[in-house]
Amino acid sequence: MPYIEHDPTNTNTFKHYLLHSKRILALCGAGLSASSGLATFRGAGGLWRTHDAMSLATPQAFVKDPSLVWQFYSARRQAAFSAKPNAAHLALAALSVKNKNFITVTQNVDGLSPRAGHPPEQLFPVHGSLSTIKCASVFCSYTEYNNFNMALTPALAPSRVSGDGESEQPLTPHVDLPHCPKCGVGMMRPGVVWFGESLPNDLVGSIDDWIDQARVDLCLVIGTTGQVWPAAGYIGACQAKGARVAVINMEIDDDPNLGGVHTADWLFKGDCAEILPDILQ
Ligand code: BV8
Ligand code: ZN
Repeated sequence: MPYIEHDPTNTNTFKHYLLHSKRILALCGAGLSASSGLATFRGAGGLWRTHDAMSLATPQAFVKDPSLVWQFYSARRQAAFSAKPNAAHLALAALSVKNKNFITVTQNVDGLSPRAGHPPEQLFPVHGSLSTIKCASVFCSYTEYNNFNMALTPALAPSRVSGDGESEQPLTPHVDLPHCPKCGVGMMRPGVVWFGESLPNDLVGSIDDWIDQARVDLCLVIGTTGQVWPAAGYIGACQAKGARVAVINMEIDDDPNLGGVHTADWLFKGDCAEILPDILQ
């Protein structure tokens, strides 16, 4: 058990410290949207049909089987666009309206934080968004914002992309997958950051500048295993600038290794949609 000078589950000491905190960073993961009904990666080992979600979130998977990857992402688009922000999204949005020195780094691509009213200038979606689709051709930069809860092509209709059960759907012929309206050559792909792809330089640069510019008082680690890099590294980076760390997670180890950081000052176990509205008020 790491050295903790107080009871790590004590919300009063947290609320007292929060009152005196100015610069706060929240790192959020799939657990933030769990109460909105969206599946988590479960330690980046989540299952969709019989596939490990992580194995589908790679450029290699898209090259090998764009039909399967598009069925996976179409199902996630439909789920995300039908879901509603939960009380945790709303609590973070409210805090960012109240405190302009609070930023949220989200690993989620579901778009629920912006829909909860989180000011965009204080929200950093470092893994992209299901609402963006872009041309997969390296020679074309076409990108489209598309958050319509409708199939991108008839072949990707809801009935064809369900993740339920173990049955595979017939694979969609490549010609029936979304293609680029600009170059007419490239296939469209989800505008998310896949494993092995770099995070958007502009977002990473802004977050690094925000952390470097002054002491950080508090880092909230919400609904994430903290095992996916380089996002997980923000926990240690904030701690190195003086931040105390509060972990809000359904499963809490005694000595959570989050982004290589073991010394959390507060450990709140439970549903973040219940905990955050209480501790952030
Ligand atoms: C990169 C978008 C450079 C797609 C995702 C060190 C440095 C740099 C890279 C690496 C490194 N070490 C390893 C790597 C490679 C890799 C990586 O981190 N691998 C891991 C698995 C070891 N990183 C990368 O590839 C990154 N790119 O670094 O570029 C580069 C370039 C070339 C070669 C090498 C490096 C890109 C990573 C981004 C991948 N894209 N998402 C999509 O969504 O489809 S990651 C995806 O998985 C999610 O975005 C998320 O980040 C991750 C899942 O993690 P969590 O969010 O934590 O979710 P999970 O389901 O795992 O856990 C849920 C948690 O919530 C649990 O703790 C659960 O208990 C809790 N919970 C559940 N319900 C609730 C709850 N908590 C509270 N309330 C609840 N109700
Ligand atoms: Zn194109």
